[in-house]
Amino acid sequence: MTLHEYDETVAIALEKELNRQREGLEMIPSENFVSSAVLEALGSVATNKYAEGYPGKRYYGGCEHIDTIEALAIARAKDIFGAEHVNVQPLSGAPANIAAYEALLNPGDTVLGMDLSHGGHLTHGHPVTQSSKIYNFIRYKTNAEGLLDLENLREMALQHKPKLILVGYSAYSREIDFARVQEIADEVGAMTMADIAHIAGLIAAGEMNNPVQIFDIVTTTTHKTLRGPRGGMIMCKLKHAKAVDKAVFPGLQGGPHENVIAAKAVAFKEALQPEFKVYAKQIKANAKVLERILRERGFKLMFNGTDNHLLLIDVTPKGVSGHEAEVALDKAGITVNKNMIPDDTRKPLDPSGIRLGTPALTTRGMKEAEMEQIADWIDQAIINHADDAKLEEIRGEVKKLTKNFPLYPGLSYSK
Ligand code: DSN
Repeated sequence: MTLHEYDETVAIALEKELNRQREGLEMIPSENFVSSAVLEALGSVATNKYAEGYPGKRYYGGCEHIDTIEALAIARAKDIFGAEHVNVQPLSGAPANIAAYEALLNPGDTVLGMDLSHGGHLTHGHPVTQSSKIYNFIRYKTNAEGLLDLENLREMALQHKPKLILVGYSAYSREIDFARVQEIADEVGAMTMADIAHIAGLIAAGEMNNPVQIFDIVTTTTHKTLRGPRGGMIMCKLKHAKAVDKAVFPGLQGGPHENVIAAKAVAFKEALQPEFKVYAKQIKANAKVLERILRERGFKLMFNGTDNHLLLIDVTPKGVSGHEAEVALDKAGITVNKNMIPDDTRKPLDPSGIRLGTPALTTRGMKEAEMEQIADWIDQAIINHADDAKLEEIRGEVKKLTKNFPLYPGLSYSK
Protein backbone atom coordinates (compact mmCIF):
# COMPACT_ATOMS: atom_id res chain seq x y z
CA MET A 1 0.00 0.00 0.00
CA THR A 2 1.42 3.40 -0.90
CA LEU A 3 1.51 6.33 1.50
CA HIS A 4 -1.16 7.99 -0.60
CA GLU A 5 -3.48 4.98 -0.39
CA TYR A 6 -3.00 4.67 3.37
CA ASP A 7 -2.97 8.31 4.46
CA GLU A 8 -4.15 10.68 1.78
CA THR A 9 -4.04 13.71 4.04
CA VAL A 10 -0.32 13.40 4.77
CA ALA A 11 0.43 12.41 1.15
CA ILE A 12 -1.37 15.47 -0.22
CA ALA A 13 0.44 17.79 2.20
CA LEU A 14 3.78 16.24 1.15
CA GLU A 15 2.90 16.60 -2.53
CA LYS A 16 2.08 20.27 -1.94
CA GLU A 17 5.37 20.76 -0.11
CA LEU A 18 7.23 19.07 -2.98
CA ASN A 19 5.53 21.44 -5.44
CA ARG A 20 6.30 24.44 -3.23
CA GLN A 21 9.97 23.45 -3.27
CA ARG A 22 9.87 22.84 -7.03
CA GLU A 23 8.08 26.04 -8.03
CA GLY A 24 9.71 28.52 -5.67
CA LEU A 25 13.15 30.00 -5.10
CA GLU A 26 14.49 28.65 -1.82
CA MET A 27 16.81 31.29 -0.43
CA ILE A 28 16.87 30.55 3.30
CA PRO A 29 20.66 30.13 3.72
CA SER A 30 20.32 27.24 6.16
CA GLU A 31 18.27 25.14 3.73
CA ASN A 32 19.29 22.92 0.86
CA PHE A 33 18.04 20.02 -1.29
CA VAL A 34 19.52 16.62 -0.49
CA SER A 35 20.26 14.17 -3.29
CA SER A 36 17.91 11.30 -4.04
CA ALA A 37 20.52 8.91 -2.56
CA VAL A 38 20.52 10.84 0.74
CA LEU A 39 16.71 10.86 0.71
CA GLU A 40 16.63 7.09 0.15
CA ALA A 41 19.00 6.40 3.05
CA LEU A 42 16.93 8.71 5.24
CA GLY A 43 13.76 6.76 4.49
CA SER A 44 15.49 3.39 4.98
CA VAL A 45 14.95 0.48 7.41
CA ALA A 46 17.77 1.83 9.59
CA THR A 47 15.05 3.90 11.27
CA ASN A 48 13.81 0.68 12.90
CA LYS A 49 16.97 -0.02 14.87
CA TYR A 50 17.95 0.86 18.41
CA ALA A 51 21.72 1.20 18.75
CA GLU A 52 22.51 3.02 22.00
CA GLY A 53 26.27 3.15 22.39
CA TYR A 54 28.92 3.43 19.69
CA PRO A 55 30.21 1.13 16.92
CA GLY A 56 31.54 -2.07 18.56
CA LYS A 57 30.14 -1.09 21.98
CA ARG A 58 26.33 -1.16 21.84
CA TYR A 59 23.68 -1.82 24.45
CA TYR A 60 21.54 -3.75 21.91
CA GLY A 61 22.03 -6.85 19.78
CA GLY A 62 21.78 -6.90 15.99
CA CYS A 63 23.92 -3.81 15.45
CA GLU A 64 26.49 -5.29 13.04
CA HIS A 65 25.20 -3.48 9.93
CA ILE A 66 24.43 -0.31 11.82
CA ASP A 67 28.03 -0.38 13.06
CA THR A 68 29.25 -0.55 9.46
CA ILE A 69 27.16 2.48 8.56
CA GLU A 70 28.09 4.60 11.58
CA ALA A 71 31.81 3.72 11.31
CA LEU A 72 31.71 4.74 7.64
CA ALA A 73 30.06 8.08 8.43
CA ILE A 74 32.76 8.75 11.05
CA ALA A 75 35.61 7.76 8.73
CA ARG A 76 34.31 9.94 5.90
CA ALA A 77 33.79 12.96 8.19
CA LYS A 78 37.38 12.57 9.47
CA ASP A 79 38.57 12.45 5.90
CA ILE A 80 36.63 15.57 4.83
CA PHE A 81 37.61 17.81 7.72
CA GLY A 82 40.87 16.26 8.96
CA ALA A 83 39.31 15.55 12.36
CA GLU A 84 40.98 13.47 15.08
CA HIS A 85 37.66 12.33 16.53
CA VAL A 86 34.07 12.52 15.25
CA ASN A 87 30.70 11.85 16.84
CA VAL A 88 27.90 11.65 14.25
CA GLN A 89 25.06 11.03 16.70
CA PRO A 90 23.91 14.57 17.66
CA LEU A 91 20.31 14.91 16.53
CA SER A 92 20.90 18.45 15.30
CA GLY A 93 22.96 21.60 15.80
CA ALA A 94 21.47 22.74 19.11
CA PRO A 95 21.98 19.38 20.88
CA ALA A 96 25.50 19.19 19.39
CA ASN A 97 26.30 22.53 21.02
CA ILE A 98 24.76 21.52 24.35
CA ALA A 99 26.80 18.30 24.32
CA ALA A 100 29.97 20.24 23.46
CA TYR A 101 29.44 22.54 26.47
CA GLU A 102 28.77 19.52 28.69
CA ALA A 103 31.99 17.88 27.45
CA LEU A 104 34.24 20.88 28.10
CA LEU A 105 32.67 22.95 30.87
CA ASN A 106 31.44 22.90 34.44
CA PRO A 107 28.38 24.85 35.57
CA GLY A 108 29.28 28.49 36.13
CA ASP A 109 32.21 28.49 33.69
CA THR A 110 32.61 31.58 31.52
CA VAL A 111 32.16 31.41 27.74
CA LEU A 112 32.68 34.19 25.20
CA GLY A 113 30.06 33.88 22.43
CA MET A 114 28.75 36.27 19.79
CA ASP A 115 25.55 38.25 20.35
CA LEU A 116 22.59 36.82 18.40
CA SER A 117 21.75 40.07 16.60
CA HIS A 118 25.37 40.38 15.41
CA GLY A 119 25.22 37.04 13.65
CA GLY A 120 25.58 34.55 16.51
CA HIS A 121 23.14 31.77 17.35
CA LEU A 122 20.57 31.25 20.11
CA THR A 123 22.60 28.35 21.50
CA HIS A 124 25.66 30.58 21.87
CA GLY A 125 24.40 31.90 25.16
CA HIS A 126 21.20 33.80 24.45
CA PRO A 127 19.36 34.39 27.73
CA VAL A 128 16.31 32.35 26.59
CA THR A 129 18.38 29.13 26.44
CA GLN A 130 18.98 26.58 29.20
CA SER A 131 22.73 26.75 28.56
CA SER A 132 22.74 30.43 29.50
CA LYS A 133 21.36 29.48 32.92
CA ILE A 134 24.08 26.86 33.42
CA TYR A 135 27.14 28.72 32.11
CA ASN A 136 28.23 32.34 32.33
CA PHE A 137 28.02 33.54 28.72
CA ILE A 138 29.57 36.91 27.92
CA ARG A 139 28.52 38.17 24.52
CA TYR A 140 30.82 40.00 22.10
CA LYS A 141 29.69 42.00 19.07
CA THR A 142 30.89 43.05 15.65
CA ASN A 143 32.60 46.45 15.47
CA ALA A 144 31.39 49.79 14.07
CA GLU A 145 32.45 48.69 10.56
CA GLY A 146 30.22 45.68 11.07
CA LEU A 147 33.06 43.17 11.24
CA LEU A 148 34.22 40.58 13.71
CA ASP A 149 36.77 42.42 15.86
CA LEU A 150 39.39 39.99 17.09
CA GLU A 151 41.30 42.69 18.97
CA ASN A 152 38.17 43.44 20.94
CA LEU A 153 37.69 39.70 21.45
CA ARG A 154 41.23 39.54 22.85
CA GLU A 155 40.56 42.42 25.25
CA MET A 156 37.37 40.75 26.43
CA ALA A 157 39.22 37.46 26.83
CA LEU A 158 41.92 39.16 28.92
CA GLN A 159 39.22 40.82 31.04
CA HIS A 160 36.84 37.88 31.55
CA LYS A 161 39.29 34.94 31.48
CA PRO A 162 36.82 32.57 29.77
CA LYS A 163 37.16 28.80 29.89
CA LEU A 164 35.91 28.66 26.30
CA ILE A 165 35.93 31.03 23.32
CA LEU A 166 33.17 30.30 20.81
CA VAL A 167 33.15 31.47 17.19
CA GLY A 168 31.19 30.39 14.10
CA TYR A 169 27.89 32.05 13.30
CA SER A 170 24.47 31.76 11.69
CA ALA A 171 24.03 35.21 10.11
CA TYR A 172 27.60 36.54 9.88
CA SER A 173 28.80 36.53 6.30
CA ARG A 174 32.55 37.04 6.58
CA GLU A 175 35.58 34.76 6.82
CA ILE A 176 36.86 33.90 10.31
CA ASP A 177 40.56 33.87 11.24
CA PHE A 178 40.46 30.73 13.38
CA ALA A 179 44.26 30.67 13.81
CA ARG A 180 44.17 34.15 15.40
CA VAL A 181 41.29 33.11 17.69
CA GLN A 182 43.39 30.13 18.81
CA GLU A 183 46.32 32.46 19.61
CA ILE A 184 44.03 34.62 21.74
CA ALA A 185 42.70 31.53 23.52
CA ASP A 186 46.24 30.29 24.16
CA GLU A 187 47.17 33.67 25.66
CA VAL A 188 44.37 33.44 28.25
CA GLY A 189 44.38 29.65 28.70
CA ALA A 190 40.93 29.16 27.15
CA MET A 191 39.64 26.29 25.04
CA THR A 192 38.25 26.96 21.56
CA MET A 193 34.97 25.95 19.95
CA ALA A 194 33.71 26.69 16.43
CA ASP A 195 30.12 26.18 15.32
CA ILE A 196 30.46 25.74 11.56
CA ALA A 197 26.83 24.72 10.97
CA HIS A 198 26.36 27.22 8.16
CA ILE A 199 29.70 27.00 6.42
CA ALA A 200 30.58 23.29 6.82
CA GLY A 201 30.07 22.58 3.11
CA LEU A 202 32.27 25.50 2.13
CA ILE A 203 34.97 24.31 4.53
CA ALA A 204 34.64 20.73 3.25
CA ALA A 205 35.35 22.01 -0.25
CA GLY A 206 38.32 24.14 0.86
CA GLU A 207 36.40 27.35 0.15
CA MET A 208 36.64 28.72 3.70
CA ASN A 209 39.13 28.43 6.58
CA ASN A 210 38.95 25.12 8.44
CA PRO A 211 39.10 25.28 12.27
CA VAL A 212 38.97 21.50 12.80
CA GLN A 213 42.72 20.90 12.97
CA ILE A 214 43.26 23.95 15.17
CA PHE A 215 40.38 24.14 17.64
CA ASP A 216 39.52 21.96 20.62
CA ILE A 217 36.02 21.26 19.39
CA VAL A 218 33.92 21.96 16.31
CA THR A 219 30.18 21.44 15.99
CA THR A 220 28.08 21.48 12.87
CA THR A 221 24.78 20.61 11.37
CA THR A 222 24.86 18.34 8.34
CA HIS A 223 21.92 19.81 6.42
CA LYS A 224 23.01 23.30 5.41
CA THR A 225 25.87 23.89 2.93
CA LEU A 226 27.04 20.33 3.66
CA ARG A 227 23.81 19.19 1.94
CA GLY A 228 23.11 16.14 4.06
CA PRO A 229 20.13 15.10 6.17
CA ARG A 230 18.83 17.26 9.05
CA GLY A 231 21.28 16.40 11.85
CA GLY A 232 24.36 17.36 13.85
CA MET A 233 27.95 16.30 14.37
CA ILE A 234 30.85 17.03 16.74
CA MET A 235 34.53 16.95 15.80
CA CYS A 236 37.26 17.31 18.39
CA LYS A 237 40.84 16.68 19.39
CA LEU A 238 41.50 13.13 20.64
CA LYS A 239 42.01 14.45 24.18
CA HIS A 240 38.30 15.43 24.28
CA ALA A 241 36.97 12.28 22.56
CA LYS A 242 35.82 10.42 25.67
CA ALA A 243 34.17 13.49 27.18
CA VAL A 244 32.37 14.28 23.91
CA ASP A 245 31.06 10.74 23.40
CA LYS A 246 29.90 10.58 27.04
CA ALA A 247 28.20 13.96 26.76
CA VAL A 248 26.22 12.91 23.66
CA PHE A 249 25.32 9.45 24.99
CA PRO A 250 24.33 8.83 27.73
CA GLY A 251 24.66 12.46 28.81
CA LEU A 252 22.10 14.01 26.49
CA GLN A 253 20.58 11.54 24.04
CA GLY A 254 19.29 7.98 23.88
CA GLY A 255 19.19 5.87 20.74
CA PRO A 256 20.88 7.49 17.77
CA HIS A 257 18.84 7.99 14.59
CA GLU A 258 20.70 5.50 12.45
CA ASN A 259 18.70 6.23 9.29
CA VAL A 260 19.92 9.81 9.57
CA ILE A 261 23.46 8.57 10.20
CA ALA A 262 23.19 6.42 7.03
CA ALA A 263 22.12 9.53 5.14
CA LYS A 264 25.03 11.48 6.68
CA ALA A 265 27.42 8.78 5.40
CA VAL A 266 25.99 9.18 1.88
CA ALA A 267 26.18 12.98 2.02
CA PHE A 268 29.80 12.77 3.23
CA LYS A 269 30.64 10.56 0.24
CA GLU A 270 29.16 13.28 -1.99
CA ALA A 271 31.18 15.98 -0.20
CA LEU A 272 34.37 14.05 -0.98
CA GLN A 273 33.74 14.16 -4.74
CA PRO A 274 35.35 16.76 -7.05
CA GLU A 275 31.85 17.96 -8.08
CA PHE A 276 31.26 19.16 -4.54
CA LYS A 277 34.19 21.58 -4.83
CA VAL A 278 32.62 23.00 -7.99
CA TYR A 279 29.31 23.30 -6.14
CA ALA A 280 30.85 25.17 -3.18
CA LYS A 281 32.70 27.61 -5.47
CA GLN A 282 29.44 28.32 -7.29
CA ILE A 283 27.59 28.96 -4.00
CA LYS A 284 30.06 31.77 -3.28
CA ALA A 285 30.06 33.12 -6.83
CA ASN A 286 26.26 33.27 -6.75
CA ALA A 287 26.26 35.09 -3.42
CA LYS A 288 28.71 37.65 -4.86
CA VAL A 289 26.31 38.42 -7.74
CA LEU A 290 23.47 39.02 -5.28
CA GLU A 291 25.80 41.21 -3.20
CA ARG A 292 26.76 43.35 -6.20
CA ILE A 293 23.28 43.88 -7.59
CA LEU A 294 21.45 44.38 -4.31
CA ARG A 295 24.10 46.93 -3.28
CA GLU A 296 23.65 48.74 -6.61
CA ARG A 297 19.90 48.80 -5.92
CA GLY A 298 20.39 50.60 -2.62
CA PHE A 299 20.10 47.74 -0.13
CA LYS A 300 22.17 48.04 3.03
CA LEU A 301 24.35 44.93 3.34
CA MET A 302 25.35 44.12 6.89
CA PHE A 303 29.00 43.16 7.46
CA ASN A 304 29.56 45.11 4.22
CA GLY A 305 28.84 42.09 2.01
CA THR A 306 29.73 38.44 2.00
CA ASP A 307 32.59 35.94 1.84
CA ASN A 308 30.33 32.93 2.16
CA HIS A 309 26.86 31.74 1.09
CA LEU A 310 24.68 34.34 2.80
CA LEU A 311 23.74 37.98 2.99
CA LEU A 312 22.19 39.82 5.92
CA ILE A 313 20.35 42.87 4.61
CA ASP A 314 18.82 45.85 6.37
CA VAL A 315 15.66 46.45 4.33
CA THR A 316 14.36 49.43 6.32
CA PRO A 317 16.03 51.99 3.98
CA LYS A 318 13.66 50.55 1.36
CA GLY A 319 10.68 51.51 3.50
CA VAL A 320 9.78 47.99 4.69
CA SER A 321 10.42 45.90 7.78
CA GLY A 322 12.00 42.46 7.64
CA HIS A 323 8.60 40.85 8.16
CA GLU A 324 7.00 42.87 5.37
CA ALA A 325 9.86 41.97 3.04
CA GLU A 326 9.59 38.27 3.93
CA VAL A 327 5.83 38.27 3.25
CA ALA A 328 6.16 40.14 -0.05
CA LEU A 329 8.93 37.82 -1.22
CA ASP A 330 6.87 34.79 -0.21
CA LYS A 331 4.02 36.07 -2.36
CA ALA A 332 6.51 36.42 -5.21
CA GLY A 333 7.64 32.80 -4.78
CA ILE A 334 10.98 33.70 -3.13
CA THR A 335 11.55 32.22 0.33
CA VAL A 336 13.86 34.09 2.72
CA ASN A 337 13.76 34.69 6.46
CA LYS A 338 13.37 37.89 8.40
CA ASN A 339 16.35 38.45 10.68
CA MET A 340 17.63 40.81 13.34
CA ILE A 341 20.48 43.09 12.32
CA PRO A 342 23.25 44.15 14.75
CA ASP A 343 21.73 45.99 17.75
CA ASP A 344 18.34 45.95 16.04
CA THR A 345 15.86 48.33 17.63
CA ARG A 346 12.93 46.34 16.20
CA LYS A 347 11.51 43.09 17.62
CA PRO A 348 12.56 39.54 16.52
CA LEU A 349 9.15 38.87 14.92
CA ASP A 350 9.37 42.07 12.90
CA PRO A 351 13.06 42.94 12.69
CA SER A 352 14.89 45.28 10.31
CA GLY A 353 16.53 42.65 8.17
CA ILE A 354 16.22 39.66 5.94
CA ARG A 355 18.77 36.88 5.56
CA LEU A 356 19.17 35.12 2.27
CA GLY A 357 21.57 32.65 0.72
CA THR A 358 22.48 30.60 -2.31
CA PRO A 359 23.09 26.94 -1.29
CA ALA A 360 19.70 25.57 -2.37
CA LEU A 361 19.47 27.48 -5.66
CA THR A 362 23.03 26.43 -6.49
CA THR A 363 22.09 22.79 -5.90
CA ARG A 364 19.37 23.26 -8.51
CA GLY A 365 22.06 24.34 -10.98
CA MET A 366 21.43 28.07 -10.99
CA LYS A 367 24.40 30.29 -11.78
CA GLU A 368 25.36 33.96 -12.18
CA ALA A 369 22.77 34.74 -14.90
CA GLU A 370 19.90 33.43 -12.78
CA MET A 371 21.21 35.35 -9.74
CA GLU A 372 21.08 38.61 -11.71
CA GLN A 373 17.45 37.94 -12.57
CA ILE A 374 16.60 36.89 -9.02
CA ALA A 375 18.24 39.99 -7.49
CA ASP A 376 16.06 42.09 -9.76
CA TRP A 377 12.92 40.21 -8.65
CA ILE A 378 13.90 40.65 -4.98
CA ASP A 379 14.26 44.39 -5.52
CA GLN A 380 10.99 44.61 -7.49
CA ALA A 381 9.06 42.57 -4.91
CA ILE A 382 10.26 44.73 -2.04
CA ILE A 383 9.57 48.00 -3.87
CA ASN A 384 6.09 46.70 -4.77
CA HIS A 385 5.43 44.94 -1.47
CA ALA A 386 1.87 46.27 -1.25
CA ASP A 387 0.98 45.47 -4.86
CA ASP A 388 -0.38 41.90 -4.91
CA ALA A 389 -0.84 41.89 -8.69
CA LYS A 390 2.84 42.73 -9.24
CA LEU A 391 3.91 40.10 -6.70
CA GLU A 392 1.73 37.53 -8.48
CA GLU A 393 3.32 38.51 -11.79
CA ILE A 394 6.82 37.91 -10.35
CA ARG A 395 5.62 34.59 -8.94
CA GLY A 396 4.62 33.55 -12.46
CA GLU A 397 8.10 34.44 -13.75
CA VAL A 398 9.72 32.57 -10.88
CA LYS A 399 7.66 29.48 -11.67
CA LYS A 400 8.73 29.66 -15.32
CA LEU A 401 12.41 29.87 -14.33
CA THR A 402 12.20 26.92 -11.92
CA LYS A 403 10.88 24.65 -14.67
CA ASN A 404 14.35 24.83 -16.25
CA PHE A 405 15.90 23.46 -13.04
CA PRO A 406 13.97 20.27 -12.22
CA LEU A 407 13.88 19.11 -8.61
CA TYR A 408 13.44 15.42 -7.76
CA PRO A 409 12.17 14.46 -11.22
CA GLY A 410 9.79 11.50 -10.99
CA LEU A 411 9.15 11.91 -7.28
CA SER A 412 5.47 11.96 -6.33
CA TYR A 413 3.33 11.37 -3.25
CA SER A 414 0.08 11.51 -5.18
CA LYS A 415 -0.33 7.85 -6.13
N1 DSN B 1 17.88 27.72 12.34
C1 DSN B 1 19.21 27.73 11.78
C2 DSN B 1 19.38 28.83 10.78
O1 DSN B 1 18.43 29.10 10.07
O2 DSN B 1 20.44 29.42 10.70
C3 DSN B 1 20.23 27.80 12.82
O3 DSN B 1 19.90 26.95 13.83
